[in-house]
Amino acid sequence: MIRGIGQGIARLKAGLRKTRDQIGDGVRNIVRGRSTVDEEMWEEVEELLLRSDVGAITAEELVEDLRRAAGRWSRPDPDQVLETLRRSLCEKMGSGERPPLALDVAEGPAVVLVIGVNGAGKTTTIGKLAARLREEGKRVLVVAGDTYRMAAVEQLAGWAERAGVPLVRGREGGDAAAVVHDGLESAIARKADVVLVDTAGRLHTKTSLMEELHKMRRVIERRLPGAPHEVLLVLDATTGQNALQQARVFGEDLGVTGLVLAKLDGTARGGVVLAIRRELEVPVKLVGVGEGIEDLQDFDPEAFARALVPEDRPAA
Ligand SMILES: Nc1nc2c(ncn2[C@@H]2O[C@H](COP(=O)(O)OP(=O)(O)O)[C@@H](O)[C@H]2O)c(=O)[nH]1
Ligand SMILES: [Mg+2]
Repeated sequence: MIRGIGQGIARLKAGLRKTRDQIGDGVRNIVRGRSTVDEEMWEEVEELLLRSDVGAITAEELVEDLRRAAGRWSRPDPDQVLETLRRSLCEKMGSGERPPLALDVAEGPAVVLVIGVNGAGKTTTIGKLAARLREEGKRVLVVAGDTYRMAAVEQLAGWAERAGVPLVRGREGGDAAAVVHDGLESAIARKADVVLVDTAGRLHTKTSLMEELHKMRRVIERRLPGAPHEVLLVLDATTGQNALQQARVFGEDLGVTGLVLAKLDGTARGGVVLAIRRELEVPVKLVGVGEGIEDLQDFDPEAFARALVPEDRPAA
C-alpha cells in the first residue's frame, strides 16, 4: 500500500522467521529417517502445530489434510509435508476478507481508539501508524490518553516527534477522558484527518481501567457522532493463546472493531493468527513485525500463510 510490496513481504517473512523455523525444522526432524507414514508421525506433527499456537481444532484439521495427501506419497518426505501444509494454511487463511481501517470519513477526523493490556504494544503501534498515515499524506494527531504513567506520555511524545505529528497531552495522573476531549477539539480546529488515541493498559484495578476506557469512548461519541471509527485492540503475539483470552475480555463490551497482533517477530507462536480467525468475530487488521517505524503491516492472510511455512529446500 505504501512501500514496495516485495519489501513488505520480505519484512513479514523476516518477522515470522521464528515461527517458520520452528515449523520447518520440526517437520524435517519428525519426517527425516522414517521409512513409512505412521500414526506416531502424525501425532508429532500435530504437537508441533500446537506449539505454534494454531489451536487444537486447526491443528487437527491441518493433520487431516496431510493424512489425505499422504495417501499418494510413496514414502514420508518433509518437503511434501511442508508443501501440503502451506497449501492448507493458505486455504484456511486466504478466503477471509480484509476489511481496511475505516479512516476515510466524510466529516471531522476519523478517531481510532487503541486499547489493550500493559506492554501489548499500543504506543508502539500508534507511533508506527502515525508515521505511515503521515507518509500517505494524512494529517494525523495523537492523544496521550495513558495519563497513568509519565513514561508512557514521554514514549508517545518520542514517536510523535519521529513521525512528525502533533501530540496532545495532559498532566500526569490527570483525567484521561479530559485529555481525549482536548485532543478532539484540537484535531477539529486543526482539521486533522485522523486522531489516534493511546490508552492505559493497567490502572489500580481492572474495573477502573474498563470504566476509564468506557468514559473515553463516551467522550468521543458525544463530540463526534459516528466516532470512534475504529477501536483497535492490540494483542501481544508472544503470549499465544492467552492473547485470545484478552481479546474476549476487552472485546466484550468496548466495541472492538479490529485486532492488531504485535510482536510477531519475537515469537514462534505466529500460528495464533489462525486460532484468532477461527474463534473471534473481530478481524485482524494490522500486524507488528518489529520495533521499527516501518514494521507495521496491513494483515494479508494469504501472504501470512505463505510466510509461516518454509518454501525452499534447505541448502544441502
Ligand atoms: N519486537 C517487537 N517489539 C514490539 C512490537 N510492538 C511493540 N514492541 C515492544 O513491546 C514493548 C511494549 O510496547 P508498548 O508500545 O510500550 O506497549 P503498551 O504498553 O501497550 O503501550 C516495547 O518495548 C516495544 O518496543 C513489535 O511488533 N515487535
Ligand atoms: Mg503505552
